[in-house]
Parts: sequence; C-alpha cells; structure tokens
Amino acid sequence: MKTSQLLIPTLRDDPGEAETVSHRLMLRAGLIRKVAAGIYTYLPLGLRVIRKIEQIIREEMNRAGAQELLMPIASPAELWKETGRWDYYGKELLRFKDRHERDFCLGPTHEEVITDLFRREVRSYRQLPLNFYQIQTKFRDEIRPRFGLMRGREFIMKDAYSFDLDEAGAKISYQNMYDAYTRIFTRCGLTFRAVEADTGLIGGDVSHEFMVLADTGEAMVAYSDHGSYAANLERAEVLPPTESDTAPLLPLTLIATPQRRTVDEVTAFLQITPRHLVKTLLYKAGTESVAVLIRGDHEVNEVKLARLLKVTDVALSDPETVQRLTGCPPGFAGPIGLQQVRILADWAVQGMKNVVIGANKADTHYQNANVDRDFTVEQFADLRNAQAGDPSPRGSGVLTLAKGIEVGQVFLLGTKYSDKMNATILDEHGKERLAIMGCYGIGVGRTAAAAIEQHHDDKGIIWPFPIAPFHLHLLTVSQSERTTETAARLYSELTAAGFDVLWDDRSDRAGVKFNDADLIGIPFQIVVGDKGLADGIVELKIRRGGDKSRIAPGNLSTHLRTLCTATDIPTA
Ligand code: 9G3
Repeated sequence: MKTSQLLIPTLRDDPGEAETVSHRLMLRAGLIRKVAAGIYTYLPLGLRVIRKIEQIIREEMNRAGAQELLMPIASPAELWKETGRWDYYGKELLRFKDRHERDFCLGPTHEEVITDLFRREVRSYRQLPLNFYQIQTKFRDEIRPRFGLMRGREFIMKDAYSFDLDEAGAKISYQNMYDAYTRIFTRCGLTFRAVEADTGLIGGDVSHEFMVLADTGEAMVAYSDHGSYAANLERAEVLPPTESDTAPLLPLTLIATPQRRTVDEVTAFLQITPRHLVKTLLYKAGTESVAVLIRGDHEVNEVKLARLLKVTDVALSDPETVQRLTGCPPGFAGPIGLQQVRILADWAVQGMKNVVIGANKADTHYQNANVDRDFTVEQFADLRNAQAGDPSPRGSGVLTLAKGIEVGQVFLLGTKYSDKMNATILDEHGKERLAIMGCYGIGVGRTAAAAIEQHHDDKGIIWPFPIAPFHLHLLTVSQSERTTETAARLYSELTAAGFDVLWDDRSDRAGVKFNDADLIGIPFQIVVGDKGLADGIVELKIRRGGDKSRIAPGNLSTHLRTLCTATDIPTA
C-alpha cells in the first residue's frame, strides 16, 4: 500500500482528552477517531491491527476445535427475561424497541442467545463437547467510557461458549481455552499472566483473567515472587494470622479525640501506629447493615465481603445511616454497644490486644479494647485486600502487587444458563441432563491498546511483528527517478516475498516521514535515497532499539527473513 492512497491522519501533538499512552498514540498515529463517547471508527491502519489480532485468535480457536459463528447484535428481551438479566442489568444494557414496539437490547454478551441456539439444535450427548465462538461487536453503555479502546462502549469481542455433558468435560474445555489463550497472547507479542479471578455471581467458582502487566492497567494483580500463585486483587486470598499478641489485657478507657476521625488523625493524636487501631466501617449489604472491623493499615475488600454475605454488591453506609446506627457521625463508630447490626471482622483483628476503637460518641475513642471481653464478633473472615509482602496463600514466596490490563477472561459457568433456559441433552441412558457450560472472552481492541502500552517509546508505537499493521515501512527520501524505480522494485519484490509493505511515497521532507514512521511503529524501516543508492545501498532501521544498517537492495529480502526468524519477532 502507498501512504499517498491511505488515510493516515497523524498528529504532531498529544490530543488533550487522551489520558493513557495507548489512547494518545492511537489518535496521533491515525489508527482511530472518536465518533461519540466510547465509540470509535477504526481507520485503515487501526483496522489492519485489529484484523491481525482477530486472525491470530481465529487460528488458535479453530486449532482448539471451536467453531465460528456470528450472532446478531440485536438481542430480543424475551431471552434476557428468561435468565432474569433483563431486570438485573441497569442502564449499562442499552435497550430499544423495534417498529412493532418489541423490546431488544444491543448485545453486551451472548450467553442467552447461544444457549437458546443450543437448546433448539442440540439433543444428544454424542454431539458434545461443543464450543461456539464469534468475533463480534458488543455494546455496553459504560457510565464513564475512557482510555480509548481500553474501555469503550462499542467494542469488538471474541466470545466463546462451551457445552459439555458433565463437570469433568467442562474442565477439559476450560483448560483447552486456557491453553489457547496462552498461545494467542504469546503470538500477539504480549507479556501477560493468567490470574485467578473473582467469578462474581456468574455461577461456577472458577475463572481466570489474562492480564497484560502495564502501569495504566485498571486492574490490580497480586502474584507470588516465588511459585505460580497469581490472582486479581479482588480475589487474592490472605492467610489467617499465625501469631497473636500475648500482651496482658489493659483496662478499657474512654479518651477524647476532638475532631480526629481518620486513621491518620487518630493515630497521630494518640501517638500509636495504625496496627493498634481497629476501624469500624458500616456497610449496606442488600437490605441489611453490617459493621466490618479491620486493622488501621488494612483495606476492606468489598468483593470478598459481598461473597461472604452472598449479595451482588456492598456499599459504605452514608453518614445519615452511620449516625442512625451508631449515634455518632462517621469516624467515631465502634463495636461496643452497637445494636441492630451484625459485626464481622477481618481475621487480622482476631489476634489483636488493647486496641483503639471508636466509642460510638462524637470526638471519642476507646483505648485498650479487647475482643470477647469488651465486644463480640459474629464472624472472622478474610475480608481485606492482600498487600505486598503478605505470604503467598498457596505455595511459597511473598506477594507483589502490579497493575494489569484485563485482555481476556475464561469462566467455568456450570449450569447457570442451561438451568434457567432448560438447555438439556440426553445422556447415554436417554436421561435429560443440563448442559455444563463455560464462556471465554477476549477484548480485541483492548488487546491492541495493551500491546501499545507494553511496546512504545517517546517517539511512538513499536508494534510486535505479528500484529503490526504492516511489516515494512519503505521510505523514499527523494523524488528522483532512480529512487522511485528502486523503491518500486523493492516494493514488488518484498511483497512477493510475503511481507506487508507500506510505501511512504509522499513528497514530504525526510524528517516528516521519519517522525511519522517512528510514530506509526512498523517494525522495519527501509530508507531509499539518491545518496545511499550512489553507494549501492539502502538503509535498514529496526524500530525496536533503533539499530541501523546499510544493505544492498538485492540482499534485503533474505536479510529481513533472517531478522524475522532470528529475533523474538515470530514470522507472521
Ligand atoms: C450485561 C451487561 C454487561 C455485562 C454483562 C451483561 C459483563 C456480563 C460478564 C460477561 C461474562 C462473559 C462471555 C464472554 C466472556 C465474558 N458485563 N458480563 O454478562 F447485560 Cl450490560 O460478559 N461473557
């Protein structure tokens, strides 16, 4: 392709609204353009990257035995009412009516549609296992779309759904997808980790997220520096305390702490460390209020709390509720004398002695409070976020925390959907059985964005070879006949050798072309100009690292072939 025939509207400066590197560079390199919040056009360069990622996904999904189909984006409400999700989801589910006033939504995911297809068309266990996948546009009306393709409202997802006769089969399908995902993200040139993930209320209890480690990731991952444990922080387990404080119990005393509400204010005022203070946080969980006791330097993990209470989500109580339940404003709540609410505690509190707690009285705290003597806890549980330095809950080593971008997720679903939609198959005894399902997603645009987050420098993108929009960037730096003829010959020779070549044939100055080439990030740049040709050479620059070499045009094809196989850049 020639640059003069492609729309590649590169920008010299960072666009204001872009907050992350990948969003900035996707706009500056002319890969995408915003149509509305969270809704983008993929321009020719951007679409080529998307298609390369899709092709890698397609090859690995087919290799894994999955079969591709394409479901509609318009999804009838009836199916969503069968599973109860029509009412469960709020504004994130974009709904509309057709001309006959029938209700539809733009599909945010396709469990209902695929399960409906399955229950209509599949009857016998002999047809199992099955795995259907699609690469299709989804719509989720995010309240705050941002970071470009990282968190769009309309986005391309590969979503797959497996159907098995029993748990054992489903686990095989799950592992099969897990391994396919490992191949996909490796081939895309990403550094990633599969981490144990929270399954929320999505049924089964097994899920892994594929995280690309990058500082702008919105997810937090905890992983062991020794051994294989890795989990989304929402899920990362914390072991119960091994030792407990052996200090003798001191007498409970009230102490004035005027206007001291936060951990920092109270600990500074009382000259204690946060490890000797227990926060009492009031939560609304479904219809009830609960108090959670947690050590001063720890944070409540609300996903763990919701799982423990078997509700979909929990939220901190508002000041009025705190006042009503404790008789005091937030910052002074405590467990002593607290009626009407269940008192739960993170198990780090269990071994603590003589702690500072709120006194349920404005400007007042207790010192030397002790569990059992002064207040009771209904249940101790793992309710805090893991922290760096915590021992790995399984295997050896201690935990490190890192930001991650979730590019894929695999779920063991169980019968959550087959039960609600009565998707059964006849087993070998002719007995009706609910199909056991799994579902598997990859964000295609998010994968492209994550690749930029991991592969860029101050000049622009550095595409991994297998997902680069083109392999070679042919740059002519003079308009002479000699340069143009040589470039034309190289273009056809390299294209015939299987390379995707972008020829920047514009009449712009060399500097402009070089800056654009570094910004767009095609792995290899080939500079053709009169000076070099006078010495019988063209210049080859490798975008990653910037190495330059002078090479006779005739040797270029074989040299590039060795470079592509020799380095970490797998051939396409
Ligand atoms: C909705 C809306 C948003 C949603 C969902 C449903 C996330 C929803 C979870 C999944 C699970 C898997 C198949 C591919 C892999 C992920 N956001 N999820 O179900 F109605 Cl508005 O999508 N689905």
